[in-house]
Amino acid sequence: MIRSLYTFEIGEEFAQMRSVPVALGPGREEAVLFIHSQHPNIDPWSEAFNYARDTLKLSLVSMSGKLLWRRDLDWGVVPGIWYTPVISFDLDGDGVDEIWYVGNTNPKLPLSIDYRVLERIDPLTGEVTGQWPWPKYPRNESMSHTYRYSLAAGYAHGQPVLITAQGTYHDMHLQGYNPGMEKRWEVYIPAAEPGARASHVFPILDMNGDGIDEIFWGERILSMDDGHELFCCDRDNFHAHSDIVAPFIDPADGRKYIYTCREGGGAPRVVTYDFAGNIVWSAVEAGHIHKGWVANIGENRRRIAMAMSLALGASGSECHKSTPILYYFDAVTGEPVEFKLPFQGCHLMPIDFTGDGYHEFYGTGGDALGKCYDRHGNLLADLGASAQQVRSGKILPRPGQQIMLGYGKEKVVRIWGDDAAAETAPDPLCERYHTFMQHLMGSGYNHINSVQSCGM
Ligand SMILES: [Ca+2]
Ligand SMILES: [Ca+2]
Ligand SMILES: [Ca+2]
Repeated sequence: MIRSLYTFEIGEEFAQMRSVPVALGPGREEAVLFIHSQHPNIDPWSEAFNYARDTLKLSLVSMSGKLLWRRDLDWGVVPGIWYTPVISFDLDGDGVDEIWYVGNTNPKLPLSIDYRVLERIDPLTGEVTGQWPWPKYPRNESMSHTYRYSLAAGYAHGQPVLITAQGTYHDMHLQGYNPGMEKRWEVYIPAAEPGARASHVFPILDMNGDGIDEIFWGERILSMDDGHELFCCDRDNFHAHSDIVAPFIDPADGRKYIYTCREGGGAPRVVTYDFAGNIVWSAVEAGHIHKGWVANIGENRRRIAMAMSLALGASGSECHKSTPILYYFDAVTGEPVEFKLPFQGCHLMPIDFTGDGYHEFYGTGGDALGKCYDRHGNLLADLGASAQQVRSGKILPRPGQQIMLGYGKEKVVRIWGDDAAAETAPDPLCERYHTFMQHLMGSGYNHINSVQSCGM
């Protein structure tokens, strides 16, 4: 049965909420970082931008519910994912996850590039223990292009590597750092260079099993070791950006694929690759494919892929609210399939609550809002229509997947999971992916609609 497994008191109302797990070291209870504000998330796109009425706060709460500390990031920080990505990552390898975020040392200049910094907090004290100038890229671009900052992390032969990145749609810069914040590598992909631009999401996976994580930088695969490009999918034909990039395994034979949904850039708009970057199938000739997922909901855990195209016509940020067009495919063959649930796929996010390798769904909109269903459409639980989704996947070290929901007016965040979930012999690669990606759920849109936790 799906129940509330943990409730965290935030102590104030919130309109935006992100979260990452924080290990406090051997012998100490784990904690959860909450990144929140009473002002909704602000996007750097000028058609969606608005003025902040509240600052961004970081609150660290122990798993037993004790508020360990709270830090207000002040008015220099615009409360938005792209201005201020946050991750937790143990770069120095002492077993304690440091908290990393993009800050601003001048509270009077929220859009300043010059005062922007990468900051590190020691979670044991809540104090800032390091500060480095944030790379001043890109310059002289629009607001939407300038404030697209990302933080990521992974491992190269066991050594932790922190990644800072700037840019999504044109110029893209990435830097890798060793423990001690010594720069390990730097990559610049100019706007004019062929190949894909970045995505809003960035899976981290050792896709070829050589002991080095790769970062899926859009449809371009980069090595965590030295930043070199393993390959760039569809390099000669695609120069735009993908809203969805999700690696997944076909449960039938263990083959691995990359499911992508593109925002623009010509035909096709939905493309699935193998793990060598070869196109396996493609579909949909036009449209801004804004949402997508892959879910094990067919017979024998057959993967079904959903893609949602925004209907054009509405202006500015309103286009995100227009009537969508939905597509469903067999995720491995690309054959169109019928979706039998009485809801639109864009209003559902796949989560394997029960741990049996089949996805259940949590409803993010429409008639399904706030409710959980099995893959046949049977109602499992009602988690409340007022909740906002915070993260999903392997949130807790227990069988099955969970969802974390924020209840802003109630000032609480809850983790929901199936208390009877049972899992038999999980694949270590998948297990590691679902657990590690939790650390990246405060950077980019990795946390939204289970677009990352639906993978692998
Ligand atoms: Ca550490
Ligand atoms: Ca690798
Ligand atoms: Ca399940």
